[in-house]
Parts: sequence; structure tokens; C-alpha cells
Amino acid sequence: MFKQSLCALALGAVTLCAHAANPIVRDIFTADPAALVDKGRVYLYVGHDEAAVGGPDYVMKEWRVFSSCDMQKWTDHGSPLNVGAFKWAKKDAWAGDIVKRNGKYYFYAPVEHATIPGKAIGVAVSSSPTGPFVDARGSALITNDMTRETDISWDDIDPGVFLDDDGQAWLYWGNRVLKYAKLKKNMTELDGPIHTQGIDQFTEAPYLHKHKGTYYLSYSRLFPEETVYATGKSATGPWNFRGVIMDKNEGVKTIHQAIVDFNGKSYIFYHNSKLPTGGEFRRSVAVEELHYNPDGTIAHVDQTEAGPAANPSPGCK
Ligand code: FUB
Repeated sequence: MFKQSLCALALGAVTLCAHAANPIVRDIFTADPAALVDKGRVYLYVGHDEAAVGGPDYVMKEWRVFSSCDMQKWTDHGSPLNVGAFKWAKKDAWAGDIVKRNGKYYFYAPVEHATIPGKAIGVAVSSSPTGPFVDARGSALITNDMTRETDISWDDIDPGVFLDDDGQAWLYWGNRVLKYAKLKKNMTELDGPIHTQGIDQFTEAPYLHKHKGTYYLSYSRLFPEETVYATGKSATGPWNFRGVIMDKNEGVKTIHQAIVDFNGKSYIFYHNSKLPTGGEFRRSVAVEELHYNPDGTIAHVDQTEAGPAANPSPGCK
């Protein structure tokens, strides 16, 4: 009790100091993690699953943000963004992703478009990693009518944003078909055409990161989903399939990963259904340490209740 009060006093926000295990958040259901390391602190962005027990579909109206200095104690910063921030959208705060550029934080957010049938991707911006974020365009960046590869209405979801060392930013997204495009330096406009990448058994959740000069494209494969990855020598491949990072969940068909380096170690965030009364539309985000083998391949990651060991980031308070 004392420890919790101390955390709250120090940060002016609610700190979840009482446990150090997975799932990270236990008072609400959370899904679709995105992660950002900024000034020695790791920020975790999640969708908020609000479906009732036995509910037939996703109920997701907002994103939430949490942060940690050590990967064990998490501070709840509330909701930095919700569907209502996008006047052109009507529902579904699905899986977003975040990047920092020139001191601003850009959050790419899939939502259901109000007038163009299907899912769309918006961009929100903030001067703080904890928000509030506002619509950066006043219109969607991607709409369902811009892509024609599938006849489903939800193929323009799950944006993954990647800023390369040469200053080129890329957006990846898709369901069933992986799509990608360059972003302009303003981060709010595409810079050229939308490309597709043929990936066998690709389902969704494309996520690009770079480690020791190698590009890693991770994604959800099959359904129920497992997290797999490929490597390449550029942000656009060609991609060499490498294998499974995390096995499929029991109790929920999705898994949605985010991979990030923090304080000298690597981590994978994902979701499962392990919180009591959890399920397909009542998910919970968890985190594990991720290890690279000497040849650059990623070691298989098991889900644990304990989560990673504490990794205090120097100077982070
Ligand atoms: O949360 C809604 C959808 O479920 C996401 O967009 C997918 O990645 C899957 O997790």
C-alpha cells in the first residue's frame, strides 16, 4: 500500500506497483500492444477490450498508455486517444503503432470509416508520449477503397510504422495481404504508391524492427495466429522466412506482437486471454524478454506468468 502511494506521488499518475507478473494490466482488458522507448522509459500503447463476458465481437473505443522504468512496474497514464478524435471515423480503436520524429509522437490508428465502407488508418500527433493525441490530418491516411487486393472490408488494419536510419519512414499494414508505403517526412502523408508483398500465410500485425543492421519483419501467421518472422537487408526485403517466435494462444485466436529494445535488452509484447474471464474479445497484454542467437535468428519465446526480470533504466524515474 505504501509502495503504491509512493509511486503515485512520484509520478502524479497511477502506478501499478503491486505485482510484477503477466499480464501487465489486470483491472481492464487490453490488446494489440505497441511500444516506444523514449528518454529511458518504455511506453506501452494498447487497445481497450470492453466486450462483456460472452460478447460476440470486439468493443474497442479507445487506446490506453502505460509506462515503465524497469519492465516490471507500470504506470497508468489513462487514455491518450479515442475514436472520437477522428471526426471521420465511427468505431473500432484497433491495433495502432507509434513513432517519434522531430520531437513529436505520431500514432497510426486503424478505425472504421464513417462514410467510406471498411477500415481506415488515421494519424494522430502529440508533443508528449502520453498524449493527448489529436487528428493530424482531419482525414484518413489510408481508406479501404485505396487497396483492392482482397474483398474483405478489414484489410487496411494493423499499421506498423518504421523509421529507418537514413530518415525514411515506412508504413506497413494489412490483413491477408501485406501492404507498405513510404511516408513523407511530415509523417502524415504517403510518399509514393502503395506496394504489396507476397507473404505466405500472412494474416496481420506486420511489424518492422532493425537489429544489428538486419531488418526483421514479424507478423501473425495463420488463424489462430502464431507470431513468425522473416529477415532482410532492407526495409522492403526481399524477405527470408526464419520461423516461429511465439506459438498460438489458447482461448483467443489473435496474438499481435511488438518488439522493442530497452536498456540493453530486447522484449516482445503480445496478448493472450489469461486474465480471469478473458477470451476472444477480452484480451490481456503481456511481455517477455526476447533473445537473438549468435547468427541473428530469434530464439523461440515461451509465454510466462513471471514476465521479464526487472531491468531498471538508469536515470528513469
Ligand atoms: O484488436 C482488433 C484486431 O484483432 C487487431 O487489429 C488485430 O491485430 C487482432 O489483434
